Amino acid sequence: MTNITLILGDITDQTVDAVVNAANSSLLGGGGVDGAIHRRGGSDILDECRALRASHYGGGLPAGQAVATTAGRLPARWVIHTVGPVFSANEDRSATLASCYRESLRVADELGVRTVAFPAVSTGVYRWPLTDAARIALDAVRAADTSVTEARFVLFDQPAYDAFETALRGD
Ligand code: AR6
Repeated sequence: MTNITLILGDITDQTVDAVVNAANSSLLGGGGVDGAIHRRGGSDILDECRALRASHYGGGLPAGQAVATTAGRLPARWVIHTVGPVFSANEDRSATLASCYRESLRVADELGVRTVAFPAVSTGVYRWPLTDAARIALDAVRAADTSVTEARFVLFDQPAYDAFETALRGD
């Protein structure tokens, strides 16, 4: 069973087997978590992302999917890049958001890793409301059939931490 843990912090500080990146379809970097991971992890990550674009993902990585690269100089072995959906008030994209977590864990299992740090995918630039995103994230990880032993949610500020803590307690 996966142990779900929550911490307030920066995902680039996490010593885990794999950190999940809230990327965009281009895989070529951006702001938020993505910017922080590429800045601190260094150019080896971008080199592998470019190679992915030149091979399997010529059209980019679709939302809801996940793919791994090296973590470069981060204190992790792998980065698992996933692309969250942009929040929409008139279209329910929650299945795509849940898929980000499920597919990231599937890639983690393929890599044979045990500890994975997740950000709150889609809750920044992609504007997903925190309370709803926390529920979707936790439900998806709880439901996953995975050999990952720790899924660590790394929340960047107190409102995000509080939303996840409330959702984890189930109230
Ligand atoms: N560690 C942990 N969480 C963080 C960090 C960090 N270092 N930095 C920000 N957060 P976002 P998205 C939180 O915008 O909404 C990028 O430009 C942040 O407060 O990183 O999925 C990509 O290239 C928020 O709660 O990801 C895409 O274009 C959460 O991480 C787009 O943003 C996610 O915010 C993806 O948007």
